[in-house]
Amino acid sequence: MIGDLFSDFQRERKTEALAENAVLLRGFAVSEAPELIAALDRTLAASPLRHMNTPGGRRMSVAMSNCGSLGWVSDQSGYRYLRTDPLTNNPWPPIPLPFIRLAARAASTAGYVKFAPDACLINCYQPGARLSLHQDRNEHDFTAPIVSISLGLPAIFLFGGNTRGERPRRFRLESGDVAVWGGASRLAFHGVAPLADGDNALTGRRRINLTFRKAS
Ligand code: MD3
Ligand code: FE
Repeated sequence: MIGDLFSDFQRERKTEALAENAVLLRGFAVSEAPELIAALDRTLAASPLRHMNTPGGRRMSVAMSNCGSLGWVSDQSGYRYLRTDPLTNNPWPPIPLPFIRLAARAASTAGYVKFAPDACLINCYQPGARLSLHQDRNEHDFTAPIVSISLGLPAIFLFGGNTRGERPRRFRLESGDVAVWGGASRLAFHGVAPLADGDNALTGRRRINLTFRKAS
């Protein structure tokens, strides 16, 4: 426990350029991580995690939920944003203030001064869960960046090019790492390799990823 805290404390914070208009802010959210997880638990009490189905009828291995005025969903009819959680028939819970503050601070660090996300997709990975290569193109405004926060177990993030054929580069994302994807990188193919087992002090055997988008 002390060891975990110490290694978090020791982790270097630095900005890495992953590609044109894609920056990785290593360790950016480490000190806020416990507060983010507490707010996440309250959010998931209102709109629980669930495994969605792809339009092709496959169950996704990543469990998902949303907060914000719009939430991303997938089912037999396709991928889209909805104002209502189909599981509860209520509006999605609001994006917690600590989430908004951190996402805006990360975006401005990367040069996007007025990032106002209206959607936050919550991804929960258990060992073996993965996300195959895809583009995020259900949003209306590709000029706004996407901000992502990784919490809990580390994962290998796959970052490809603007065509599916380009071989993806691999980056290890650790708890507290924040990435900002805009401009030319906004439509890059990307995915997550199957999660390796482990035990994280904050999340147990899970990895949480929060992605903030301007969907409308
Ligand atoms: C690069 N999530 O929810 S976050 C997704 O770790 C998603 O759960 C992954 O891909 C995860 O759609 C990756 C990093 C990320 C998110 C969106 C991007 C990278 C991106 C959109 C465009 C380019
Ligand atoms: Fe994505």
